[in-house]
Amino acid sequence: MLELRKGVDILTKVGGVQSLDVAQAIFADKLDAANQSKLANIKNEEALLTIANAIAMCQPDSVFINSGSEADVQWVRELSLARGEEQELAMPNHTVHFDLPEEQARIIDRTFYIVNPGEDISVLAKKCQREQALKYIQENMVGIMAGATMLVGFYSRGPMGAKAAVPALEITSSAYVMHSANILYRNAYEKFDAEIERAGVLFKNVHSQGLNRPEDLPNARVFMDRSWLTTFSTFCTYAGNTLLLKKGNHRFAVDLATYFKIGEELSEHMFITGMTGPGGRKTFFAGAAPSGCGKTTTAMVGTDFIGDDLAQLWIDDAGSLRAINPEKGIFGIVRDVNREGDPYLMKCLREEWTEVIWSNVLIKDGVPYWEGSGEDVPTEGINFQGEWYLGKKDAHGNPIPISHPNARVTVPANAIENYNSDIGESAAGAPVKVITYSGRDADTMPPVWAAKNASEGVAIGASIVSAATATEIGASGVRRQPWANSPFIPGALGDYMNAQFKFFNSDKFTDETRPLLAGLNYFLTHAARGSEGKGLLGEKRDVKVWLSWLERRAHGEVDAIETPIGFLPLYEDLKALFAEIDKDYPRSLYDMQFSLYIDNLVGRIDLQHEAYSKEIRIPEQLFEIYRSQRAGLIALKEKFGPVVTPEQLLSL
Ligand code: SPV
Ligand code: MN
Repeated sequence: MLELRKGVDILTKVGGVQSLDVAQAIFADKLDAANQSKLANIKNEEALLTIANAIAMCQPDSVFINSGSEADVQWVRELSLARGEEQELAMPNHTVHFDLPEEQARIIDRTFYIVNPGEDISVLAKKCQREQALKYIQENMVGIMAGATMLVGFYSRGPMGAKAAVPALEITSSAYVMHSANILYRNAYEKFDAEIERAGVLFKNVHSQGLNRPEDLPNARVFMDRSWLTTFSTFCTYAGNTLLLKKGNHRFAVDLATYFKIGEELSEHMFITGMTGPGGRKTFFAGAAPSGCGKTTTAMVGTDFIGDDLAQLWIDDAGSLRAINPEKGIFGIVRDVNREGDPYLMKCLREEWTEVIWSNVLIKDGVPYWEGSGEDVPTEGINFQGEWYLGKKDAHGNPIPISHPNARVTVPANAIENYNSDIGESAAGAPVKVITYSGRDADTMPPVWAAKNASEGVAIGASIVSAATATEIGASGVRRQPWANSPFIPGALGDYMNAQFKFFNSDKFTDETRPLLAGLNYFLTHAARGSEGKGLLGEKRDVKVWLSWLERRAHGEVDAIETPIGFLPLYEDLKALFAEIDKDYPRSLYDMQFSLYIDNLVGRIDLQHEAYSKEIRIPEQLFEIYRSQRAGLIALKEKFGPVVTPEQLLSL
C-alpha cells in the first residue's frame, strides 16, 4: 500500500539542511533584504526547510519570494519577458511561450513515481526505485540553477479553508512556470502556515529547466515522490511536465483519497460546471474525460463554469456531494476553439479583455493563430517548430500544422464570462448532482446514458476507452482510460476502484443527494452506424442537449428506457431539448445514436473484463456488473439480432 514519510527524503538528503538555523543562514546568504522580509512571514518548519534545501541543492544566484502582491506578480511577468521565456504579443497582456519542438506534451516515457522497495504501483505507470532517483537528482539537480534566480511561490490547491484544499509550494527557475502558476492557482502566502496546519499536508515541487537546450531533453525527468509528497522536474518547460502543482500534485491528491480518505474524498480528472434547468434551478455536474476529448468545451457549455480539468470531491455533513476546483484558471487546448463552439473563450483570446499566455501556436505580426479556429490564417510566421510557411514538412515528410495539436492557452477563470465566482471561490464547494464519464469512442457507446445505480456508475468510469490524443508524447491507438484519471493514479487500479465503490455507495448520501452517474460520448461516427454521412454523428452544440437530459433525469423529470447498460433517453424528450437549441432532431439520427450495437458492447465488456482480471485487488463487484450486463446484452441479441433499436427495447 502506501506509507507516508517512508525512506530517505531525497530533497533533505541532497540539500543537507536539517535545522532552521542552517536554513536561516542560507536565506541570509541568498536573499536580499526585501525577499528576506517577505520570507519572514512564513514560519512553518517544513516549508522553510524545503525552501532551504532547494536552495542548497540547486544553488541559484538569488532567490525571489513571490508574495502574490500585484508588484510581485508583475515582477514575475517582466522576468519571463526579459529572459525570453515569453514574448509580448500585439494584444495587451497577451504573451507567447514556446516549448522545445520535441517537448510539446507530457513526457510519459520520462515520468516516474519514486517508490520504496516492494511498493506496487499502477500497471499503467512507470516507477523508479528511491536509490536510483536519489542518484539521478544528485547528479543532475545539484547546481542546476547556477546563474539563475530561484522563484518561490505559495499556493493553495482550492479555495482556502475548503475541506479538500491542500497548500503547495512551487519552486522553479522558470519565470514562465511561475507566471502560469499565478494565473492557475490561488496565492496562499498570507495564510500559508495556517493552511498547512489545517490541511495537515504540504505538497512540494522543485523544477528547473537548466539551460533549456534540446540536447538535455533526453535527460528530462518528472519524478513524483509519493512518500514525501515532493516532485522533481528537470530539463523541460512544458507546463504539464514542470508546473507540478497541476498533475504532479493531483497524483498525490489521488493517493491521499485512495489510501487515507477512503469513502470520504475523491480526486478526479474532471471539469465542474452548472446547468440552469427549469425554473432557474442550478444543477452542478462534474465530469471526467481524457485529455483532448472536449472537457474544456463541455465545462463551458454550462451556465455556471467552475473548472475544466480537476475536481476534489467530498460528501458534506448534510450528505451533499461537494466539488472544488483546485485551480482558478484554465490551461486549455486551443485547437478547434472557435466562435461558434466556444464564445466565452474566444472573447478572452480575441478581445482586449484578460491576461493570456499562449503556447506553441503560430505567431504572425504579434497575432496568434491556431488550427481549427474558423478564421483566415497566414501562410507564414513563427510556430512551435520555428520559422513556418505553408507546405513546410517535418523530418518525416509530413506537413507541419500551424499550431501543435496540444498548443494551449492559459487564462484566468474569472475572465470566462460564465464563471460563477461565488461558488467557484467558496470553501463549501459546488453541490454536485451529476457525474459524467466520457472518452473518444467512435463505435460503441451512445451519446448519453445513465447508470442504474452507484456501482454501475463506478463501472462506467472504470470502462472508459479512448483514442490517443496529442497530450502525451508517443501515445497511439485506442486505449483503456479508467476514469480518464489513469495517467494520474499512482497506486494499483484495484485500490482506486475500491475507493470509488465506497465513496459513491457511502451511506452519508440520502436517496435525494446520491449523485446520478452517467456516460457521455461525443465521438460516434456515421461510418460506425452504416450511414453514408461523413465524420461525427453529432456536433459541439449537441453537448448542451445531453447535459440537459441528465439535468432533467437527476431531478426525476424524464422517463427512460431501461437497458442492460443503463437508462437511455426517450426520443420525445431529446427532440424537445433539441428544439430549445433551435435544432431539428430526426428520428433516424436518434436511432443511429441510441440503438445498441450488441457485438461492440459485448466486445468492450470482454476487453475490460480480461484486462481487469490481470490486475490485483479488483473488487469482485466490477466483474459481477460485467457478467450481468453481458448476459442481458446476449439475451437481447437472441431476441432481436445484433442491432437493437430503442423501439424494440421499449416493446419489452
Ligand atoms: C492534460 O493533459 O490532461 C492537461 C494538461 O490538462 S497537462 O498539464 O499536460 O496534464
Ligand atoms: Mn487534464
